Amino acid sequence: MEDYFGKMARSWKASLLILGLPLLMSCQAEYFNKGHLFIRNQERLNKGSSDVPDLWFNQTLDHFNPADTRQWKQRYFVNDTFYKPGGPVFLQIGGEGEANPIWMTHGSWIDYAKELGAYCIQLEHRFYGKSHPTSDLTVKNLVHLSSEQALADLAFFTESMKRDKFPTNKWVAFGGSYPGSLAAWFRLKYPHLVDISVSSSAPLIAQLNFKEYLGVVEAAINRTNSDCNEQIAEAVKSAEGLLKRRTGWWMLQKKFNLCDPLQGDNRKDVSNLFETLAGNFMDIVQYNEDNRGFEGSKTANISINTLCSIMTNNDTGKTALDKYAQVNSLLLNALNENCTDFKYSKSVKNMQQTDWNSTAADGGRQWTYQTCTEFGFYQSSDLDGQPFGNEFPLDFSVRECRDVFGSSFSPEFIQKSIFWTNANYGGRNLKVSRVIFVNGSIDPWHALGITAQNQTSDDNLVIFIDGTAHCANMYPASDKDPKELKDARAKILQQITAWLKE
Ligand SMILES: *[C@@H]1O[C@H](CO)[C@@H](O)[C@H](O)[C@H]1NC(C)=O
Ligand SMILES: *[C@@H]1O[C@H](CO)[C@@H](O)[C@H](O)[C@H]1NC(C)=O
Ligand SMILES: *[C@@H]1O[C@H](CO)[C@@H](O)[C@H](O)[C@H]1NC(C)=O
Ligand SMILES: *[C@@H]1O[C@H](CO)[C@@H](O)[C@H](O)[C@H]1NC(C)=O
Ligand SMILES: *[C@@H]1O[C@H](CO)[C@@H](O)[C@H](O)[C@H]1NC(C)=O
Ligand SMILES: *[C@@H]1O[C@H](CO)[C@@H](O)[C@H](O)[C@H]1NC(C)=O
Ligand SMILES: *[C@@H]1O[C@H](CO)[C@@H](O)[C@H](O)[C@H]1NC(C)=O
Ligand SMILES: *[C@@H]1O[C@H](CO)[C@@H](O)[C@H](O)[C@H]1NC(C)=O
Ligand SMILES: CC(=O)N[C@H]1CO[C@H](CO)[C@@H](O)[C@@H]1O
Repeated sequence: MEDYFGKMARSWKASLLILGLPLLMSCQAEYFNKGHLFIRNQERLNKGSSDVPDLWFNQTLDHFNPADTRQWKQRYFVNDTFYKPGGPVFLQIGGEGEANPIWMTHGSWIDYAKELGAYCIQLEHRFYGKSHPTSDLTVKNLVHLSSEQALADLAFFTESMKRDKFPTNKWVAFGGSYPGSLAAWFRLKYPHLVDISVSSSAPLIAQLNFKEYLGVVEAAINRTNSDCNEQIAEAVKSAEGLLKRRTGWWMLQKKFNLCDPLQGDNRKDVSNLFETLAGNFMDIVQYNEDNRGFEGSKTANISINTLCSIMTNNDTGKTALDKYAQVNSLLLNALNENCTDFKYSKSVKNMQQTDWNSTAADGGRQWTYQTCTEFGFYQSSDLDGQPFGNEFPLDFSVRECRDVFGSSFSPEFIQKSIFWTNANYGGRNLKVSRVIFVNGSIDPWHALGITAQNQTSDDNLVIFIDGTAHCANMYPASDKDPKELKDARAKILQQITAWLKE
């Protein structure tokens, strides 16, 4: 899922940096890590408005402390156009960004709803978008932000709707990316409330060092153009070479249009910069040719092929480093940015904002908090052999938890939280049934998902889509979709239909 900021009046210049330890992983992330959050902030300004009205549900603040009776208003949307009495209720689970009403009229789940006479609901995740459980985002208040509280929100909401409106209907949960994990975990923790879950591109194992991410990026690039990785590696080596001299710092500043002068001996700035440049490729790979165009993404027409054509073009006499810079300029231009931001101190300062009106509240601060307290998922450069160099090691990301949230967010603390997340949900061994796990081979997140039927029991269905990226199956169908993707959509509908009949 993704963020919807059509009504955001704030100037993007004020918003700039959100640091983003992790790449926010929403299905159509309008965020990005580090300087790339620049890109994302700008992108989301372009969403159209929608006629789907906001609805509000009185939600409990702390589901695990009965003595705490505080409530807050959780936002949801409905589309009842296709509902036939007695039909199923479809619940689209919101994730780490503002809930986008465009999903109430678009996407494959709407096609399934048409087919099956379903009532469609989307519930926004607590602490994101307009669903504000607390007065601000201080660490003291963020204690109420967790996947467990979010699942309990889903349970309380579902139970209330069942009681008021749908006493006997079957419920089907949908989610992609982090909400895909929630869809599977909802079935795991509350099987009496939800009958079937469709869990797309879901990371099910919490992991501190998600170094495999760049390995999948590398493989996806290789699959498109086998000379491309070599050129990237050469560019990164040249950039690393330039770090050794002051004149080199200046050259990097010019070539990559840096917003501030580069101090080549400032490790954190260097890490931030190299991660940002790798991010140009991470972003495009994760969302490669995914039909995002329907909701106005400015990079929707840039594919792996676009970037690799630049990297492997020998006609221009440009060096690999020049071409790496050309890729960076292409993305800056596509997003109407005039410079590449990379200053670590600026990022941290931005992420420390706790006001709901701050740019950090667009999701970067909250999701970062969830990575520090539940999931890790740090996309480090620690995997050997990948072409993006080794300038943003795990320590860099882990350190940011402390710098943003305070000294108690130590590496040991994060590691312990991750251990608990896997103990709580079961990692890849989660004991569920009637969950459809969908993964795409070039989606880097599949490395943490269930991707083979033999990883789970026979009362679940595993669908793997060769050649598609993050959440591809959730977008509206297009004639240009590969056969594997069309087949996957049909198979999902077929399985839901069969399970609903039982
Ligand atoms: C939600 O709570 C408010 C008071 O806090 C109340 O006025 C309102 O009727 C409640 N809404 C529903 C749908 O129960
Ligand atoms: C539900 O979605 C369909 C398909 O996009 C749309 O035509 C219809 O207007 C929507 N209904 C509501 C109530 O939003
Ligand atoms: C890249 O792709 C080629 C085939 O085009 C294959 O032979 C090679 O093993 C791949 N390399 C990696 C690192 O995946
Ligand atoms: C993408 O589309 C925009 C206009 O919508 C165009 O200006 C730009 O050149 C296109 N980029 C690529 C790489 O095709
Ligand atoms: C461009 O040059 C590189 C290195 O010399 C070579 O590996 C690659 O095959 C060439 N690409 C094209 C499209 O000619
Ligand atoms: C980007 O634009 C801002 C004002 O819009 C300006 O202050 C800044 O110097 C520009 N940066 C570069 C690298 O051109
Ligand atoms: C946040 O923004 C809203 C509307 O833009 C405004 O009414 C409110 O006063 C702002 N709050 C703070 C604390 O700035
Ligand atoms: C599971 O299935 C995959 C192919 O789908 C196969 O490569 C793998 O070896 C199998 N693993 C086990 C433990 O049987
Ligand atoms: C069930 C299935 O086809 N799973 C696939 C998911 O993705 C991996 C690729 O990384 C395939 O190897 C699996 O076969």
